[in-house]
Amino acid sequence: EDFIDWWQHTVFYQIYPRSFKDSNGDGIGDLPGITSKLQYLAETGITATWLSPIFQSPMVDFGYDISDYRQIQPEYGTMEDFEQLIDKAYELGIKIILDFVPNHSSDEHEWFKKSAAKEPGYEDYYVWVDPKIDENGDRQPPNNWQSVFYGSAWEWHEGRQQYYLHQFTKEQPDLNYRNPAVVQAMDDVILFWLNKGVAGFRIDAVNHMFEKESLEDEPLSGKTKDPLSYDYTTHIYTKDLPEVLEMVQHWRHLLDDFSSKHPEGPTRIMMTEAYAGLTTLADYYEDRNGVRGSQLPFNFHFITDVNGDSDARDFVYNVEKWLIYMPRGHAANWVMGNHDNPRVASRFGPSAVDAMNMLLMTLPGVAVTYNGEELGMEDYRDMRWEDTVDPPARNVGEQLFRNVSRDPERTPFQWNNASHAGFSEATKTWLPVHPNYRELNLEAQKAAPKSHYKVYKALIELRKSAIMRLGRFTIEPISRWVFAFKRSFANFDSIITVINVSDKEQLVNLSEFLNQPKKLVVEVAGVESAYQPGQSLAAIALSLAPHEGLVCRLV
Ligand code: TEU
Ligand code: CA
Repeated sequence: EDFIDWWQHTVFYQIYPRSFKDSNGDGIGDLPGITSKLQYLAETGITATWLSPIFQSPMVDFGYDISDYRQIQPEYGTMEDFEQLIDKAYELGIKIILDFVPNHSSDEHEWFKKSAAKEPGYEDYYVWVDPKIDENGDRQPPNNWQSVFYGSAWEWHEGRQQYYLHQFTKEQPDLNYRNPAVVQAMDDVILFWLNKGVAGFRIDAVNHMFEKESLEDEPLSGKTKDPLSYDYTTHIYTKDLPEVLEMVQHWRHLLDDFSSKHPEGPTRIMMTEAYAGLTTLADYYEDRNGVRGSQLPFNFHFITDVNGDSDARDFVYNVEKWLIYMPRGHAANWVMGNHDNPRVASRFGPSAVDAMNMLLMTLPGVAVTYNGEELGMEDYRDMRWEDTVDPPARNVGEQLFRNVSRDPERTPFQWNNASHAGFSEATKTWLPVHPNYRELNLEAQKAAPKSHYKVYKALIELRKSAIMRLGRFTIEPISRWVFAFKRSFANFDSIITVINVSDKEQLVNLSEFLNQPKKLVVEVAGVESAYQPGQSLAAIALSLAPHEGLVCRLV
């Protein structure tokens, strides 16, 4: 029917399983909980979801420390529960993407135990290095490399009498991808889950997979005086090495090969997580020799490069730069949030929720929504130290934890105004529910005549149109604080999105941008908007409330 494949224009809805829905009253979200809510996703119009890790794990980093890549974490359920989830999702037309965490395993993985014991075949599964001996004859780490989660990236292992590398917590030793046995073992993991019926993978921390073998000290960045901070050094020897791209291309080959052998299923895809420069990410799509890698190298610019102080130029620039650098013939993607970063309502202000969802959903290509953003859920910033569980937050201590904790954006999903927001029947949940759940919850937003959820749903509905899938795209700053973009296709009516990013009312004239004396009709308006869908607007003098966004049809 059209010329784009399923993943090129879908909304990927990220579920953080631990916080989505608890089915058995232990205070922890689980797979049967997710399965019971797939109907919610379907009625919202979601057709693809990626799950943060569900595999066996000691949960030091809440699933990003995996002790068996082929088992389901018992707290989350069984393999049968997973199979039921897949079946139900299939029935409802929802594709499932799993999180694949190749950079590191848990230190409780049997590979690590065998490697620590130098069991034949496993000696080089991880990155082991002899200590440096200082002038006093004391043992020191081999170099100054830093862990993302605070402190040295090296941990001494008594048994093996060597240091091992960990770019994240010390319970997350880095696997050694210079060892072909590791590459093979992880290919087998990928195939294992593909055979279970998943549509692909979100690949975690991919740009951390290789480090320079010469083990040189990294230059200092000059950004901070704290020698334990990740920002103390640059990461030129530990991040974005050229070998990463080869590995991404290798996995792409594996996925394409599987897709062609199993044409009854969808194209199997990967989305790669790397906070990296534009040119690096563009190469993930397709390198200078035309070799393809990741279908969707996550575009984090709405998280990292704009904030509540940004003006219209900043937004326009960030949209344009992605589209300019993305090699031709690929699908753009826009990530508005995830479990590692503050939520939209907390980054841009609660009044910006609808406008940011309009931006995300009407740009060309793929939209990535973190669970709860369809309701405008807020970070629970006042979370106490005693309730704090995130490893980097625990590592920096009680004085500084609020600067780095990811717990505030990971609180349970707010389903309704029952106890624990309908997330769980436990007495205590793994993270506290945000106290605003009595007003801010799905049930209330479904019942209200206008709500963030209803705006989100209207946007998903609009995305189904040919113009949203195929429309050409132009974007411009209209003033310092307002930008607009247009989707147009053949002789369909164009769709215009206008966004005021300031916290003041703005009056703009769109006639120059529209370049034709046509009429604007409101298609989607925000919760606080003075305009109604169906209403005609004067392009010459359009007034926008603080943080207001509007999606209009040009007729
Ligand atoms: O996050 C990766 C991550 O945080 C780094 O890739 C990033 O470079 C860092 O923020 C420095 O800028 C993923 C997961 O999303 C996260 O939840 C995990 O804790 C982490 O990997 C380790 O698996
Ligand atoms: Ca549970």
